[in-house]
Amino acid sequence: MLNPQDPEVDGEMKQGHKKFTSLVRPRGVTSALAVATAALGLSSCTIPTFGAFKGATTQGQSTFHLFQGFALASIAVGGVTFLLLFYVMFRFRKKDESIPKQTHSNVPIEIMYTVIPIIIVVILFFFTVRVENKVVAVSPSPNQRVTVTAFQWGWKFYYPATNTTVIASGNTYPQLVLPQGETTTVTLVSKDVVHGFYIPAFNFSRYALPGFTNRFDFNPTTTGTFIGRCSQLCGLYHSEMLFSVKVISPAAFSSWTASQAGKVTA
Ligand SMILES: [Cu+2]
Repeated sequence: MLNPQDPEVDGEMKQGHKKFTSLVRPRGVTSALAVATAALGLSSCTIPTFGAFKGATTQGQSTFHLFQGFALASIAVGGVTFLLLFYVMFRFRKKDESIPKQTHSNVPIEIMYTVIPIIIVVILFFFTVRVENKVVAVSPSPNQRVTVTAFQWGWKFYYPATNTTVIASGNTYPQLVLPQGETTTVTLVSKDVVHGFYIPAFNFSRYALPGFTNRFDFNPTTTGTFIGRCSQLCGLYHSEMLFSVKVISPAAFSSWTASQAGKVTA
């Protein structure tokens, strides 16, 4: 191990070691952690989307912000790593034919590069659990309920309050209608094999499993029509398992449910 007190460690090495640790510890690492922590705590949309959907539900937006935090944290970690790499490459590059001072291990740096990643993982884990809890939370008293049944090869959306069924048939893809700004609890089941209920704009995907019921909430924030698809290869016509989600105002939703009461539509 490199001991700065060791008389065998020459002046230059001591200096180099000192410089190295002083560069790493206070500035690089602390600021990386600060950036990662701040990034994960941010909910502002001024940060780039990094190619992700912003989320058309409150749950999807939470996921989006978590993703942004992860992206920023990885940029910070990558940036610090490259800075250190280039520092070492230039500071300790071969200058002449002499063999450099041979040393073995550096306990402070080894502790640092073990502890800091653990801290980063703990921070990421903390924010992940917080967002996951939000995304999987199911309201005890939702405004609406809808049962989504996946089958080979289509979807059935059933609204128990009005006994309304929307089902895929022929070459029409079914449309899931949701009210904006209200909580809808989705009960997701499968009639046959494993399907994936995926709405990209909601940043949400969940297995539809035979013999198991999944429940989750959607709180749509924007009106519009969004595409949905099956995200699990479920058989020959898996690619035909398309659907759309139409988010409309609560008033429009009320009149839609009233007009569809008791009906079965495609
Ligand atoms: Cu499927």
